[in-house]
Amino acid sequence: MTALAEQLERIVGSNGLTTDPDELQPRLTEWRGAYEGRSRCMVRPASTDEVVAVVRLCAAGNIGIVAQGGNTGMCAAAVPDMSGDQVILSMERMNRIRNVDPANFSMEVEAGCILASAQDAASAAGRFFPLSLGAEGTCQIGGNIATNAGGINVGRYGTARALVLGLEVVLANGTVLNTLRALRKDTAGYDVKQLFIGSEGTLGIITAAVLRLFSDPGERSTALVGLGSAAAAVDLLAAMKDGLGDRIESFELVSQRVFGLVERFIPDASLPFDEPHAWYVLLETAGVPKDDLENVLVAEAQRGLVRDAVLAKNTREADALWRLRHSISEAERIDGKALKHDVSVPLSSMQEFLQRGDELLATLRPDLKLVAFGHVGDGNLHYNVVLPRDLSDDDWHREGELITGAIYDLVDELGGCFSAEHGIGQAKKSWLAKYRGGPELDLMMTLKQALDPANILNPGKVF
Ligand code: FAD
Ligand code: 2HG
Ligand code: ZN
Repeated sequence: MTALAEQLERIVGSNGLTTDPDELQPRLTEWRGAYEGRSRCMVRPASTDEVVAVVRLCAAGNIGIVAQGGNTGMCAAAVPDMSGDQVILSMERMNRIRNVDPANFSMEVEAGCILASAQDAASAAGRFFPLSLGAEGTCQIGGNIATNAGGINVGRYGTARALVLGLEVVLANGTVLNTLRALRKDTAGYDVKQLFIGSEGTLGIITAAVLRLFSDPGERSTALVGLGSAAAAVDLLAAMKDGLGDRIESFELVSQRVFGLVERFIPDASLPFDEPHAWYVLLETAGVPKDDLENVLVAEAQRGLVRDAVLAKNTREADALWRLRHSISEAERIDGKALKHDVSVPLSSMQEFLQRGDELLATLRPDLKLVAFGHVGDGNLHYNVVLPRDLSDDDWHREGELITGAIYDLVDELGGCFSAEHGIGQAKKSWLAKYRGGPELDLMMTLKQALDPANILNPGKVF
């Protein structure tokens, strides 16, 4: 064991330190397997005091610290670099629900708490924590906050940022910043907790959070709707918002090609339609009588917008529909390499983006395959592209860069963002410099310099 590992073990105990290469291996590889790093050890502190001691030790030795939650992130932000010198700091042992306060509609949890456990704790107290995404059985609250995660309920409840009332953060010098206040109104100076939301482990280690809870929104209705075009989804959303307002919880667009991958690679997955449709929307409402939702869908079918629809009759059927949606990334991963584009545009430009995107891909290379799905209700699409499988690695990267650049330029022209919900990590650093260069990036770097002057927190990520 190295001297550093011995010192770390003195802080976290033998249960809290891993140096075994086999145990480390899954922590070194990004979820898709597209990035790999090296590290000789991972610490798993069990308390904020232990995090403080680890950070102080690493700061004294100028050693990089890579905070890791569930390692489900999509842009290689949670894995170390190739130097082998960085320490992985896993939050998995700090997973307690510290308290649930139903009267204040809030709860305090440690950062290593799995998202699904936080949802369950809220629901056991008669409250609802709305952050929800496919990786919720693995990802952690700290990772959700550090990536400002989105997911399927953003239209109604906002991203992780909107759900955080307070944070406890260990800063790069080992100071504990405690803003664990369960308040909805607080104008005492700058709202410093906001800096850490979406900071991808580069400004501080989040150790706990006070989260905002909601009342149970009422009976859920889930429907899978078949459409003739992606543009029809935007029209359907507008029609549904007019009829049902903010009782629409989720509105997810998926192409036939994408569901085709799910049917091919995910055991027992099959669409509940006899005939395929070019596009689908999986939508969920809460507090809307099933008949009302059915009436809206029937009216839109009569108008020619909806081709077919299946309304889940019970929770089992609803879960089966959601399983199709939540299996997409896994099916895509099995299918093989894809260029991932996690983009957003204003909803009013979504149809133009979809149409010009199609034209662009056809011009760039007619044999590209679009794998598009996502949170269209939030203006956020996963506009992923598969290149021909017979390209060499060099050609794949060269052409990939051009295709990605062309898509991002279109997104930028339409007032959108090249990174809607997964962050920057290692994968999108050059694009951050391109699209956010100037005063915005300068200010980000000034903040990084002020909070972590020695650059020990997740070095090599974001910038
Ligand atoms: P990790 O991947 O471990 O880390 C992500 C970043 O956060 C890294 O920079 C890491 O250093 C930092 N970090 C982690 N914990 C801490 C901490 N305690 N303090 C400081 N920094 C920390 N994302 C969405 O937004 N919407 C989706 O719908 C969605 N669906 C997904 C579906 C699947 C199947 C998968 C695999 C991923 C999906 N993601 C989605 C991406 C991912 O799940 C989210 O980004 C999630 O929030 C990451 O959480 P994590 O705990 O896995 O973080
Ligand atoms: C989702 O919406 C995630 O399912 C993952 O954000 C997107 O795999 C992807 O490209
Ligand atoms: Zn997503």
